[in-house]
Amino acid sequence: MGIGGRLKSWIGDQRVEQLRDRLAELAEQSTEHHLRLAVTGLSQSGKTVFITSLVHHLLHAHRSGSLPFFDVAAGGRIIGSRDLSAQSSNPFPLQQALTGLGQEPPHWPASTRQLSEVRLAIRYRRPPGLRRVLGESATLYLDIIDYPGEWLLDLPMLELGFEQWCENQRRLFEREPRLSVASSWLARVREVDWHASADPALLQELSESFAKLLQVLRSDPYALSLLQPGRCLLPGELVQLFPLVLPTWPAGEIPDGSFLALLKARYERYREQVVRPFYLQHFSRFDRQLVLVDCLKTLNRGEACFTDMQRALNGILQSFNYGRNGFLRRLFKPRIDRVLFASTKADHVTANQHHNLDRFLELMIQDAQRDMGFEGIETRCMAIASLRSTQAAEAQVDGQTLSCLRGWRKDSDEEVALFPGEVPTELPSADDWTQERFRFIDFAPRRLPQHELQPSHHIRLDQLLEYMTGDQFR
Ligand SMILES: Nc1nc2c(ncn2[C@@H]2O[C@H](COP(=O)(O)OP(=O)(O)OP(=O)(O)O)[C@@H](O)[C@H]2O)c(=O)[nH]1
Ligand SMILES: [Mg+2]
Repeated sequence: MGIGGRLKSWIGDQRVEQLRDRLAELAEQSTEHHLRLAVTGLSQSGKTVFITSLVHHLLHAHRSGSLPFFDVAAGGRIIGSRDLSAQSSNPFPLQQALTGLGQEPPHWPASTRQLSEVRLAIRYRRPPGLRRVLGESATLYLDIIDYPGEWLLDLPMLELGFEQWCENQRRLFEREPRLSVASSWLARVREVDWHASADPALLQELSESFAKLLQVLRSDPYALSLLQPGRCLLPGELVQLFPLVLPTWPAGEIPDGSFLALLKARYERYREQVVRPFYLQHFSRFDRQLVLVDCLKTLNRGEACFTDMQRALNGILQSFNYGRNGFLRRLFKPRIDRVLFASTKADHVTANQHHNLDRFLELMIQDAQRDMGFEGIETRCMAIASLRSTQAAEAQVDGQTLSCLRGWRKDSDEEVALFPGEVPTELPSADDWTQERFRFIDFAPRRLPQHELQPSHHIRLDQLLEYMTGDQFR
């Protein structure tokens, strides 16, 4: 062979080798892949119960049959799953939650106070057609974080300067019930000369009374959601910050050392040092999003509660904004391709109302859903119960058979059988809201066994999994 021939064969060998390396790399990549699932939901929307139940069912999916509409599990293709959360510096307290739900009587997990992480490794057999090309089995790593719902409330602040934030708050505090509940605090704020030299004691007093005010607005009968700064609602958080809710913004330059300068600096510090790192670390890189919403709470509490939750959710979702203007989009390449809105606690209503619950959720998040659709993101609404705590029953009333529910009340632990009522498919009229037509009660959990999980332990958790992850098990 001449020099030319040898050179050709050497280049050929190099190519084959490169190709072989590339194939090995591809095979390696295709046997392990990751899915980051963002679980977003306001406080008490059901995040912790959802994560606990999801992980528990997945860890048993290779032998329990509890997820009949989750194809990879129903088809017997899950080889096994492992909880790798212990590798994190903040592992999700799965065992603690399961112990609480598994004991007699069972109890719900406490409200979350800090961030924690779940990592699950799910090994599965590929579908028959792909085995020959890609190999027999592969592993999907599923990452989820849990955190206090209050932290989510601050997300919209990332886009706002102090003055804009105060203006938004002013508009909120113009309306009832905030206007009346906050009247004396508002009067105090209006007495202060905000250009005068700052008095830290007065700022502390106003911050503390504002935090108390937020607690009142969050509690019954108001049950409002859009309460910022969200961390002011958490016990032990020393956030000395409040909005300047003034009829007109103080004119002129802001003097150094003034009340206004100090408060503005605090706001910016809070936004940059507390809120931004949380979002950048945990919400800037995820693949799919699940938005949990407690719709029934708003039906119980009335129109102000509904509108406020709707505003809070839309504000939060706009910040993620999957579209052109979202600030996360400007900072990071977007990856989210699918969002599921789930109306939680569907076991609080009878099965024939689940469809209505889907529709009611659509009413609540219609603006966000429309924007996402415009950006080409696939969305869906689904009523779910992470842990079904009621049983279907029937009652005869005036010769008619009514669908009822049986369960234990959360507040008194007393067993009840009741007809919880219908979920409207349109926004209730002013009369319906005020006549207390809706009274869905909260239930104590039904015991969740450590093993032998069944489909009756949840509502549609398997359909949710199929929608969020089904296409990943290839
Ligand atoms: N019946 C029923 N109740 C549920 C279910 N999921 C959650 N709940 C109720 O909702 C409450 C709050 O659930 P969590 O999962 O703690 O809510 P969270 O979103 O983690 O709340 P924070 O940690 O405060 O942000 C529970 O204490 C239960 O009363 C469910 O599937 N069925
Ligand atoms: Mg929680």
